[in-house]
Amino acid sequence: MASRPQDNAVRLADPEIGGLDDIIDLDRFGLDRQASSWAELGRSMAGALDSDGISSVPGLLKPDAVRAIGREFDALLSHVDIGHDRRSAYGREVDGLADHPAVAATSDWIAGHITRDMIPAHSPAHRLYVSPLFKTLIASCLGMDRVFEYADPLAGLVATVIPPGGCYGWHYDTNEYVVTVGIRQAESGGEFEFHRNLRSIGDENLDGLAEVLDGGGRATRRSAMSGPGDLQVFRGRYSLHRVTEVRGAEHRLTLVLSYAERPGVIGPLDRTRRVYGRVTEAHLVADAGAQGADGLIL
Ligand SMILES: O=C(O)CCC(=O)C(=O)O
Repeated sequence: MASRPQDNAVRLADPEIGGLDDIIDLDRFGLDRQASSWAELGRSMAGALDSDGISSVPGLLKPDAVRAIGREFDALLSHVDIGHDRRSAYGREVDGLADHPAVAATSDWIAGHITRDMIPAHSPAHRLYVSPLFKTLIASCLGMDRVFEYADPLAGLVATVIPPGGCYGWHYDTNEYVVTVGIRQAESGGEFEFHRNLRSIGDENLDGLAEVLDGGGRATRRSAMSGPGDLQVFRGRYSLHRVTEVRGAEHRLTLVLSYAERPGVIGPLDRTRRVYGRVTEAHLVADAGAQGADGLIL
């Protein structure tokens, strides 16, 4: 495992400090320091999210802010473990369906993560994540009253790092929605592809999954390039998606911002270990609380 900067005190950005004027060209998007303008932009995204499963605001972040984040992430790349793995669309064993060919099928994952504890508190990425105005935009896009940051020291704010030759295999997310900002695209390849609402509540659609994993379903496959600074909100729990092989000399970098419906959310221990290759005390404590120290259900 690669070493990480040994500054274990996780420093979080302060949601009460500063505006986002240096990160976003507020005038260009009809934004000001009032929450109502951010809610309005979020509402304008909701229609596309509903009809297409994905909604974008191209160029939301200023080029200088994107370049600053890119430089911060480049400086961290030597601390990122690039995992080489084969994973199923569910990323784990599924009780009762383990023998189904579509559930058992795996595809390549060659990627790593910059986790929240590694991203400096002063980074535009971190300041955007904690901003009450930005949370208002996301909540409004999702039709919710409010969204909350994760309490998880690693997840919540991460960057996906896909090296040349790397990829993200077909998968569903465990979260209903994912919010991303493109930081650096691949020179070629590295395309984000998805099948909108391939599954839905009450219909796992394993036949549809099998077809895509066999290379079929191309007529319904869509591609969404997220250029530097583009904001995207995507319904990743229902829409099967992947990132195709990255080609060129540079790592593809995407900022992933996850929010929860309630405060205090910490990711499950096993998933954290599998995805990030490590856990923190917060995960161990949350897991012990979920199971009870004596192993009995609380
Ligand atoms: O890197 C990306 O563009 C998206 C990564 C992804 O598929 C995910 O976070 O679930």
